[in-house]
Amino acid sequence: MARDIDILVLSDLHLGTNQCRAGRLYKYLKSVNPKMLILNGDIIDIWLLDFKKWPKKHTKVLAYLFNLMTANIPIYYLPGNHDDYLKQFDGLTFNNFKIQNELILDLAGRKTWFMHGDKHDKSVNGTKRDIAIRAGKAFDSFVGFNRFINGWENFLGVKDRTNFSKSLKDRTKSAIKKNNDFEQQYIEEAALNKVDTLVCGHVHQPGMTKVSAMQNKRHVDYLNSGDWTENCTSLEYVDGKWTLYRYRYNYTKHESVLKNVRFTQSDIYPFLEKQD
Ligand SMILES: [Mn+2]
Repeated sequence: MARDIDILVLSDLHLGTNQCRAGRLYKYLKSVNPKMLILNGDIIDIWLLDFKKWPKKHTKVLAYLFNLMTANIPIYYLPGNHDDYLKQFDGLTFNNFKIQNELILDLAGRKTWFMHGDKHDKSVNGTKRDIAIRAGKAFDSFVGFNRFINGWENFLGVKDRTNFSKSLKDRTKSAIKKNNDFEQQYIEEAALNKVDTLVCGHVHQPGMTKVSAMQNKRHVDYLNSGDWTENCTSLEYVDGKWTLYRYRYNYTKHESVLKNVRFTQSDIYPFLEKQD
């Protein structure tokens, strides 16, 4: 039985790349029944798109999303940097499907601002854009190689799966993390515009936290829906409350577990659990 959700926020699916965990995502999508869907950027990875290599599993996910369009629920597609091509279609509407670069909703009196979160990230914009695309392509082949090795490990019954790409990414991430002051820039912008809740994706670091703005000490709830490449997380809004879910797959039992992740207010990026 699918769970009813008032608003479902997903970001950073990176459909079309080796990094996307499409199988898990499909299972997750089938387990929920959203009344509104917000696709918060980097959904189809147009930067790395190669139709000749488009995986069948990813078509299943796309077909499911198209199916939701016919279910007549509002769907907002807010483009990110990997699908920045779609930013030029800001405002385009097909019935219940809208492309918007940003979205503001009033949720139980709380001004809630949704956007992907790449606009002040200098590492993916301007002159760095081309470098980011090239690095992304190299990383994606690397992930493909890693998954190939994991396939053999599964076949041979090896318990500890090698995760080259995760350790590589963690190293790059910690280097990048110090420069995540662009997130603080959004908080300042949010506070200036009397936003209560800011919802982003982009950094592939799911989290829920209260951040105070430097200029007017206004508190902003900062939520990040994470991604479906490593963390497999989603933000669900039900009865006026936000919850962050993580989808995990238990390899020993061969079953899926949907975990409600609890956060303390001081944890900005509380994901220290070992990845499967
Ligand atoms: Mn992004």
